[in-house]
Amino acid sequence: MADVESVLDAAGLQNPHVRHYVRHWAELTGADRVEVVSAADDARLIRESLDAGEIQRAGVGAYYSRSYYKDTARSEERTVVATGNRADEGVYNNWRPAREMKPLLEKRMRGASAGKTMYVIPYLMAPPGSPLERSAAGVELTDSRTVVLHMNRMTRVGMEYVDNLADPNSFVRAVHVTGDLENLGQGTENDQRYFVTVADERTILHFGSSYGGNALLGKIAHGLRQAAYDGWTSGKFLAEQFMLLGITDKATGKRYHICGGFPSASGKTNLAMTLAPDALGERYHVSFYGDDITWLWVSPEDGRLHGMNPEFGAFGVAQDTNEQTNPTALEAVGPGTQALFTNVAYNTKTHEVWWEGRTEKPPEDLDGWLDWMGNPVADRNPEDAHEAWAHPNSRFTTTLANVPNIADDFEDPNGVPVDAIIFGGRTRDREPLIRAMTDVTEGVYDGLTLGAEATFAAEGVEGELRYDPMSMRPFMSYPEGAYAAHWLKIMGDTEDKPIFAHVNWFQKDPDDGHFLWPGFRENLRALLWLMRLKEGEVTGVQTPVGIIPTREELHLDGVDIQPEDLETLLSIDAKRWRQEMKHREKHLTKFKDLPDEIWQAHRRVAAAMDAQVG
Ligand code: OXD
Ligand code: MN
Repeated sequence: MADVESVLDAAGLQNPHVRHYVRHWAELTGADRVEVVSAADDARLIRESLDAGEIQRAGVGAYYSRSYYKDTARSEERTVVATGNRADEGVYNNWRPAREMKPLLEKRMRGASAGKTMYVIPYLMAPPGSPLERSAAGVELTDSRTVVLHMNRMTRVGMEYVDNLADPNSFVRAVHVTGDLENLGQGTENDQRYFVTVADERTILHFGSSYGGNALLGKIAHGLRQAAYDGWTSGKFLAEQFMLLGITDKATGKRYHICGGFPSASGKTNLAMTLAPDALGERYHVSFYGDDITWLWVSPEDGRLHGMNPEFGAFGVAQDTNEQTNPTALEAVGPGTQALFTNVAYNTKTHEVWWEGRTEKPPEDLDGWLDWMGNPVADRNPEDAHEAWAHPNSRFTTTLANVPNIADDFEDPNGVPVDAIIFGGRTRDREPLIRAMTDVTEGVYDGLTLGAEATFAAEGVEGELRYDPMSMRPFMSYPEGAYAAHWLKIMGDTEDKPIFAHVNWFQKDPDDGHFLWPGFRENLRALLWLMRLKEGEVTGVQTPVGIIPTREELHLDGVDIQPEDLETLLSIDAKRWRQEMKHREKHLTKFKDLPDEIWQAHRRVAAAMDAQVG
């Protein structure tokens, strides 16, 4: 292992704990070579990846890659949170004893990087100087160069982030070994993959995938699971799958910040990157901070809840991203952005990319087009003609700074004060356009009962929600009751508490199925109302599930909407809500040690709905 030592010496990596960790895993995985990388190496690594055929050019200054066809998404079943304490078992965290999981992973990883380079990626999931920096430093070891390219875009990468730590042993150890993708039995009974966060040892061991959420360990495994666990055990912060945006009122100069959670396929990235509607653009500017993760803590300076996006880039779902749904995302992956596309359709001749929903119809000239599996679209049998060109979970990866409306202070180590926390799941009825809660317990209760309609019939009963507390269901790392109590504690510690709200852009007419609300940029109008409510400029109407706007209070100039649709959007269907309350009861009963305050909030809402139905 003299070789590893000389590589670390040459790289100037001093931290003895990092050196020991690298040595240990280089030996165990049997990697042929070790290479320490930093953001400055990106251009060279891109060249090497192009030469090796791992990526292709997608126009000027953008790239395309394909993952193995059985390795295209996160696997929730194979994802585990392990600790030494059975009390850490929750409903959603898939808890297993650390003493069982660690040997299992070591066995799978042993010798599995033979013939490959092990890249050492020192990273920071925070802007430098952040009060949460101690929880943010990590070192990912990976045997995939494509993972390095993604990490360079998604997080801050460089040795300086681990060489000057106050406690040199405080970095997260994040080990990624791809494994032999063609022989892992993905999705079968004999599935070899394991994605484990050993949360009480701050060690992440992922084996058997080189795809996104399974392999970019700074993002979900560290940024959500590990950070949520650290935030809980330290009592200091929350790590949530939340977007974060700012709204500046140019007339008053005030800037508001809103963060919030949305289950997948509920439009979180589109909302995060939204622009003001044309009719309001003179007065309001919307700025982007983050589309996926927010860490929240109480600032000792002003006592307010502060929010920060720990990421450096966005790993967005490509499908349905277009000029109408998300023009800023399109700009952020344009020529020269160094964006990476994964599993979209690719034209080998023109180097263009395409995905379902990019344009209404796929390109007419099929010449050169490959689908996400790499098969020429022109060669398809007629019976396969309707098959998607891109994988539904195909992605773009780009740095935050490429987003044209990125906030000027997105790298402020102190984050930004949070005015509102919103939740929203795709629901076709019952949920009004927006309902606001000024009581934090009711807000936390609302987050815990967040859900979205099951996307496939097999996943749930029609009209019933798949609950996804705070949109953290796949990322929960400790028990839900403790999670609720931790939320209440952090909120209890804040001065000038954020207002909570539940939004829904997806109500449909039950007869003809049209969306009642125009959506997209117009969604900002609901958020502007929320800010006016917080400022005491409007009062809305109190209902059992929060305050909803009156028609007059929602500024609707320039919005094309039928009066009867607006009526439905701004009303509460107490009968449907009563059904929902029964489902909620069942959902909450699963959680051990749920704080009494949450149960009380639930019973208050249920009793008020009963009273309305009569
Ligand atoms: C996710 C992601 O899987 O952000 O939620 O990639
Ligand atoms: Mn996400």
